[in-house]
Amino acid sequence: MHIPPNLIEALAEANYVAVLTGAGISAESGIKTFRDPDGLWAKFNPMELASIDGFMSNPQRVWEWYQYRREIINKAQPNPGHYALVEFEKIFPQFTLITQNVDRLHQKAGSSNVIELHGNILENHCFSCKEPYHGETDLPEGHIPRCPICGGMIRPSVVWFGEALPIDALEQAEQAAMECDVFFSIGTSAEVYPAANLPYVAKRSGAILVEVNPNPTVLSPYVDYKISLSSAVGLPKIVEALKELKK
Ligand code: BV8
Ligand code: ZN
Repeated sequence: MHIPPNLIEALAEANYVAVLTGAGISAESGIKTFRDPDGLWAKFNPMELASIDGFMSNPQRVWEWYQYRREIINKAQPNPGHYALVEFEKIFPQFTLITQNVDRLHQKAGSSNVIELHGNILENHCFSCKEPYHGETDLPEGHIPRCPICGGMIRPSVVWFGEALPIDALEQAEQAAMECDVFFSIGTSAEVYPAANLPYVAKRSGAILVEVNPNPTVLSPYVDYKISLSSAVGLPKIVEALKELKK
């Protein structure tokens, strides 16, 4: 599949481009997505594990699940899709990168000021007093770290289901969706709210809406351009075509 030329022309004229990424952009870094058939949640039930109730009912199990995911994420490297978005940041006069991912691969690739809507898996804080925790995390099976200040249980600094998103991140993301000329939805099933609202906000505000995803999603019928390629293939193609045009 090639990239539609009028998308490249629109991008060449665009002043402000915003991007929303989901688990799909990290798939080619070896990090399983949530909803794909062999995805993370095929084996575990997200509502049990990525939720406050899940943690309260079995903190050890939730802690082990995050430790397991951290092992995979710590070894993971950014892929050409992440690097293409670092190029986007250099090409467009104004650029905002919003991610639902907690793996920090965008930062590892060199993207700056990434808006993390769902927190990140590399940091921890106290479930009770919320203080950031920098102590030991690798404890014997069945133990989870305790807060040195109040003795509370330590949890990963991700946003769980049923938890509010960081208000400043969400506001910045909504602002970008309202102001951008082109909005990309990349590697996301567009099913988790309120992040999933952003592409519709962008479209309603007059942006060109582009989806980069090898599969159809609930968003697909609303997009102006559907790039049915993986992000590791599709995004570098867009960068290449843009550089070609600007020669
Ligand atoms: C909140 C961090 C309220 C944790 C995550 C009923 C209807 C509507 C909404 C709700 C409802 N019931 C409950 C809700 C709200 C709920 C929600 O939206 N539920 C959904 C499931 C219906 N949302 C919440 O609970 C949010 N909080 O609403 O709070 C509130 C307000 C005020 C005060 C108090 C409370 C919190 C949501 C955040 C949850 N945390 N992650 C962790 O990671 O452990 S969500 C988690 O799932 C990820 O962060 C990610 O965002 C999401 C997974 O989605 P995707 O990233 O899209 O990944 P997915 O696997 O689904 O899709 C991958 C896509 O990639 C696929 O389309 C695939 O085709 C594509 N792909 C595959 N390979 C590639 C590719 N694309 C490109 N290239 C490839 N190679
Ligand atoms: Zn504490």
